[in-house]
Amino acid sequence: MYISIFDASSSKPQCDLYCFNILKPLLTHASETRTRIENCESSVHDKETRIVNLETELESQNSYGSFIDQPTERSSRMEQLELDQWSIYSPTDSTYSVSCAAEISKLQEQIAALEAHAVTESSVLHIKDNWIETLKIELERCRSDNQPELSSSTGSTTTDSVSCVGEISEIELLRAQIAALNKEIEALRQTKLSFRVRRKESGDVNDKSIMNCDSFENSSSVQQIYIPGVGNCSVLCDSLTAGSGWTVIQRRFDGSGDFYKNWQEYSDGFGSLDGEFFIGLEKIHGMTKSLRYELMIVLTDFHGAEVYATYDNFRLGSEAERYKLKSLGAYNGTAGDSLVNSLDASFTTYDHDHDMWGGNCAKYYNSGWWFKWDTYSNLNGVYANEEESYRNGIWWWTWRNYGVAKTVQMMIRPWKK
Ligand SMILES: [Ca+2]
Repeated sequence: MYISIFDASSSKPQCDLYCFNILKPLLTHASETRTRIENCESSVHDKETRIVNLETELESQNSYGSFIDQPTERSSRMEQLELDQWSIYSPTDSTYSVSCAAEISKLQEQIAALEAHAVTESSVLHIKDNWIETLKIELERCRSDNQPELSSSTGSTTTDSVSCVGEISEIELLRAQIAALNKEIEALRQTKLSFRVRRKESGDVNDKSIMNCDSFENSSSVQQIYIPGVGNCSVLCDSLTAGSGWTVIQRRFDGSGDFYKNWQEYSDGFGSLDGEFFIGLEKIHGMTKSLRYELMIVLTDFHGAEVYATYDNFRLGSEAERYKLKSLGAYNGTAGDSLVNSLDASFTTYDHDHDMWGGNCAKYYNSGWWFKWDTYSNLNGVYANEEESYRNGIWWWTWRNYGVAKTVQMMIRPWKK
């Protein structure tokens, strides 16, 4: 019975019926009592009328002295009057009086019983209300947390709980699907890895995920990589000079290469990977545009001394940006920072003057470089076969000013924290 009361879809009509069933006996008794009270009032009115008549008659007899002369009759009438008066306030119908008192007592008992029942019902309702509130709280928590424990703790007695159980089932289904997809993804990864290994072993390197020498672990030889915007190309790797994974972008060591090249040659690259070479500005831009690279420059003199400079965020702009040196990052090393002066400089060759000087720095220093008004480094200058101070030579100002280097190597690899 009480469960149906908490059924949200039918609580109103059932509550009305419930209340009516409780109040109906009380209303019936109240109606009967009212009828009896009206009868009593009517009787009282009759008696009062009779008293008035008797008093009038008594006064009339006193006026005419008959009252004194007729003591017996007077006594009789007084007794009658007393009886009448008594009958007004204590009805002569003793059966009726007892019945009325019994009814009142019975009504009081029923009212007391109803009140006790109401108290009990109120207590039960209070408990049920608390339960409903608890259910609501759990449903809200269930919705927000998507936790499955509600279905086992509350059952499905309400629409909300049924809905929540449905949502939980859906979530479980989605989780299972995600787990299956993750397994599928992992299987595909394994397949891809296996495929890459087979391709490397067979000499097929047409793999766009290999974009630098970092994919070849400890290689110090020529490898095939894919450079975005350029395509597949051969590069020289170095894992001997300063750890593994470096891709060499410029190398000088014996003067066999000519570095006084024009714009297009610097854009495409020139030289030989087994000798001296410049990898090409377009390739450097393609590598550094989508991945953070560090740059390392290693210089040696004719006495075997070696210094180096590193920059942790090396990036070049596109040809449309004149291969601008857009970023260097933080410097570290032993050679001093002679490249910071070139930050934000465009590249200049003898046939493309992008420097800020009135003349052409590439012609003045006999190279191609990132010049502004001037420069503090000239690593593409003319190779000198002996130690000397030579403005057109390969020099690094913070190391030896114009003092030339015997060897120089520029190389990059993905930046690692
Ligand atoms: Ca200029």
